[in-house]
Amino acid sequence: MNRILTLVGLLISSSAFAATYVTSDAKTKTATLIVNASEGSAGGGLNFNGAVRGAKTFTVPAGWKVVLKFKNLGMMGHSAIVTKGKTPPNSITTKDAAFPKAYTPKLVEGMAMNAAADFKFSANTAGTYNIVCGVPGHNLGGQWLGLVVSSSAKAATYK
Ligand SMILES: [Cu+2]
Repeated sequence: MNRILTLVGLLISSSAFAATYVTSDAKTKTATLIVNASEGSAGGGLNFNGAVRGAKTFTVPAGWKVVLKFKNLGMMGHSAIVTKGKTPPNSITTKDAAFPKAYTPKLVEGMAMNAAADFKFSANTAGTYNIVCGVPGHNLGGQWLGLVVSSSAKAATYK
């Protein structure tokens, strides 16, 4: 019995962990993405959610609304923007946003430690995108995640 309870506990905690960075609401067709800059030491802090160089990818069904909740956990300034393509552009301005207003404040200078900001956009065009820090050099340092807007996905995922 104890072993069963332990197993149930593990299953609950592992699924809760997997859901940490994404919430998928099919009713309202809304995906909520958590993007924490500098979570732990991967990439010398140039990471999102502890992942570097697109090692993790959000997938969002095409036509859904996306709420991206950004927070900077690091001491350096960081930001986030959604850009088009498999890898981010070399130098980044707000003009690189793949969707209108799909970026945080202080894109180039970076937001301060513990600062947070949300932005919203409609994922209305299927394709391959990324979420990248706009502070110069941070993209080359690997501070970006993948983002796929999928015509076939039924739920938002992060893996
Ligand atoms: Cu950064």
